[in-house]
Amino acid sequence: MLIPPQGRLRCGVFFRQTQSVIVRHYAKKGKEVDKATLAEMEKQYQKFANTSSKSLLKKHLTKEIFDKLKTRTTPSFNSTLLHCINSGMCNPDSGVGIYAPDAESYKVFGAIFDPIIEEYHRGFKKTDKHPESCYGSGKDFANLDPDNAFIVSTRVRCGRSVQGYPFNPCLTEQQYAELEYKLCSALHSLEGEYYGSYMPLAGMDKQMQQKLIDDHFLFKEGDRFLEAAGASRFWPNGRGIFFNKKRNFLVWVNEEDHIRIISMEKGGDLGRVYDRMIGGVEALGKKVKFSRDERLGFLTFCPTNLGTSIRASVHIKLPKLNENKEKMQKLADKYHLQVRGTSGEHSEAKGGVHDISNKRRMGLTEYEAIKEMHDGIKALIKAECNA
Ligand code: ADP
Ligand code: ILO
Repeated sequence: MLIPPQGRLRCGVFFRQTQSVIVRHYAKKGKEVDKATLAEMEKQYQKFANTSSKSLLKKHLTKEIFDKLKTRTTPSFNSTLLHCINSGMCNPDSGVGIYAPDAESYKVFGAIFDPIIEEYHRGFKKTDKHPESCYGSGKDFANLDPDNAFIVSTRVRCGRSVQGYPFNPCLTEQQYAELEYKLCSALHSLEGEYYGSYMPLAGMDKQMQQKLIDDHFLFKEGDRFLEAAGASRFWPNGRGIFFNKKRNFLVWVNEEDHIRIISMEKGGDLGRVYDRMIGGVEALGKKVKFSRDERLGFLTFCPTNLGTSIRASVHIKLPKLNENKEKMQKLADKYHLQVRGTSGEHSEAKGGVHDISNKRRMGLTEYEAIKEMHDGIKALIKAECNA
């Protein structure tokens, strides 16, 4: 299968890297897609259309929409429909299956992004506008599990892109380095409970890297969904992780998004974890300009993260509900929650520990997203107690 651009040159020439061959393609800015790319796209689409993929991409990418979008490119980066859908086509087991190679893609390929956004974020229509940020206060949320009976740990994260830089698939190696330098400098200037240090992924001892992944601090390596989306180029260069001293505030640099801001700790004190995240985002926002769109909210590479980009999760053990997966899923759906495995998305639940979080991030404020997760987790714990 054709892999999206592995690098772009300033003159508008971009190259694609297959397993071992580098094939050159010439695309004119804002013009129609060249014949070779179009033929490849058609071929892959035919194959994909015959799969039994359950992804949102499969559901919404009708032949009509495919034909409407297949010849378009984005004005600034010449991104094609193939760049958006390659991940979903290479990985039919995707839940969603689409990424925006650059921010313009959300408009140029709106005919496929809009229905997927609407379904994922539960009714955010193409005519809707994401509300202004409103964090509120974590003080409104009591500890979800004061007796430490169910919740192993709580985590709240958000994603940010930096103004002036495209998303992963369009970044040059030089831009990765530049972004890492900027972010590293900004992070090193944080004070108080956010004071800490940055560890680049390049040169990191493999054992230490694996330990950080196993301890749920660091992003995993070799994500096939991101790789097929063109987001793993120049890996591990430009990537890294920042920790505060207590290791309860972390920032991922240049993984899926330019920035992922994470607050996490053992137990169920959601309010405290959320307040720490708010403080961290606000402190970093004074040093770095985040990209925000009038309609879509904070801009991210994956459409599932647009809007607030907030994912508030607990690692939780619900032994009785675990025996009745259907009931757990029904309750999760009712409260707009998403159930993931212990090591994150596309992983299994080990030892009965699930990662349960708010699903939608658009069309509601940050405070409302946290409240949605809070109320849903409370309801799940209640159901467990009554089961
Ligand atoms: P995200 O998209 O929020 O980064 P992932 O599913 O990729 O989420 O998970 C990233 C890492 O965060 C994984 O190691 C996962 O186990 C960890 N994680 C998520 N929620 C929690 C939690 N509540 N407590 C501890 N670790 C968590
Ligand atoms: N492309 C993957 C992941 C979708 C949402 N998750 C993240 C990490 N963005 C899929 O479609 O399953």
